[in-house]
Amino acid sequence: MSLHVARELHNYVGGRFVPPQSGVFIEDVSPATGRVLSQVPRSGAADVHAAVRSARDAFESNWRWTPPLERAALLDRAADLLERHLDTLAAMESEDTGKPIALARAIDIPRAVHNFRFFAGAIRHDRTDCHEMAGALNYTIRRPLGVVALISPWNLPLYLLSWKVAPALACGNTVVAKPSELTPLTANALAEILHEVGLPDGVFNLVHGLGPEAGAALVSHPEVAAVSFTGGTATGASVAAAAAPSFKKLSLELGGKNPTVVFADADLEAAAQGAATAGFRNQGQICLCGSRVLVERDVIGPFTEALVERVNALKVGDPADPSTDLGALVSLAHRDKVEGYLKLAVEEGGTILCGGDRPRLPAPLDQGAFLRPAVIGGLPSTCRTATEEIFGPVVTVHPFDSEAEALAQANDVRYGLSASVWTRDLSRAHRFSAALETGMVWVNTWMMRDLRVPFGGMKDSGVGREGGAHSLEFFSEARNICVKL
Ligand code: TXE
Repeated sequence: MSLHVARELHNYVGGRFVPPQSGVFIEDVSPATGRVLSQVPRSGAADVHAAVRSARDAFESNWRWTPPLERAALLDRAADLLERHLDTLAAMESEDTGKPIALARAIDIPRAVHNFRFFAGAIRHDRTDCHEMAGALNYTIRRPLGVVALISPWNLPLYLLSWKVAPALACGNTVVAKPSELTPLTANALAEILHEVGLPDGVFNLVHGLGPEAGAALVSHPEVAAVSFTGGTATGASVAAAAAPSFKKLSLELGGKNPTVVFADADLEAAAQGAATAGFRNQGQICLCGSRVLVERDVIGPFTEALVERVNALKVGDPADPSTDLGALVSLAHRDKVEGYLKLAVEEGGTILCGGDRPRLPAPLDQGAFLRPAVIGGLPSTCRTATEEIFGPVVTVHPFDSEAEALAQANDVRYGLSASVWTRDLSRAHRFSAALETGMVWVNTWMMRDLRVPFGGMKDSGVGREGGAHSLEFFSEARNICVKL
């Protein structure tokens, strides 16, 4: 098979690529050049209903009873094909999102491959519990849920979609996926790959379209048993409200405003490098990005200098150039939002220590949503710039005087996704990490991922955990059978 970007994308329903019933399309635009990449179906409730029915039929007819080993083999074949097309998929992802090709090649696509392989292995080795009691034996069986809705965002399109699709299929569910309307290309390629590997018709369905239309119709559909959503916190709240009346199982991976906490005893060079990576990877558009850097006052001067030096060295420009560190933001509208926060930062009394302006790039990149990475100092840690999710290349730096103050600052936001802590004091690393109100903590590193560990947030960063056994639990119904002996 050869993967390419079709001028007109179609939905994938019941094993066939079909146009939206309305015949209406929206444009998918490259954020780096403004070039129209393809036309995307603007699907509505009727398209969603057709996809859910086809998923329901596929679930009932056979898929739910497919042996796990067969499902695992299909996932492995999908991983092989994704890997074979790594370069094409990376180029597609880079064009669609504006992210550097080097990042898509090194992280996005390899991780999608890994997700499929990992969950193929996980379902092969899966086991359930047995609880003996006086006079009886309990054993747990796990069964697929039925049709699951998977809604994914634009920042890591294939990476995050595959993180949901692989465990959902491994557990024997059928899927209706709705990728972000801003970045639909690799989801389409995934449909082609799953078709090619011989996944039975209707087991995986893809509906393109706008969130409030196709997305809303999907999460409220009465025949959808569960919703796994990754996106913004405000959208997550409306997804939860739509899913609640029919008691759908719900997993929400939402936003973050993650602290990078640097103690004076840390390896400051490593911490500055870590803070630069955590702040600006993928143009700061990763829910795990460390956008608030809290630094012990004794070292804030040299640390900030080291951070700014590294950030100034980041190369902003053509995503297709393998030496580019930061590409375009996902859209011009998103850059407007981020620039709005830069203006707010100045109004709130902050000083922009570097970046925050638009780089001068040659045509057609002069049409793109580029922004130089910004480090801001002089802001109180409680102001809006320092507490609201910006989701762009903007980091604020704040001093603290004691461990207790660092903890209070770190926890004083509505979000609770992740944190990274930089210190050489082992006791403090454990004590501080345990006291942080975040689902994940990295010590002296950032975003090192083992797919077995629980992934998810506290507070407004989400509900539920995915990863390893947590994903298998989410995508199945645990049932207990008690046999009196
Ligand atoms: O994402 P949305 P947006 C944050 C980030 C960003 C903000 C808004 O701060 O600036 O969210 O981004 C679908 N029912 N993150 O507006 O709307 C939508 O089509 C069902 C953090 O682009 O949350 C897309 O497929 N679905 C985040 C998906 O939800 C709906 C990644 C995410 O879009 C829907 C992205 C509805 N009513 C943004 N409305 C992260 N956690 O990584 C929209 N969608």
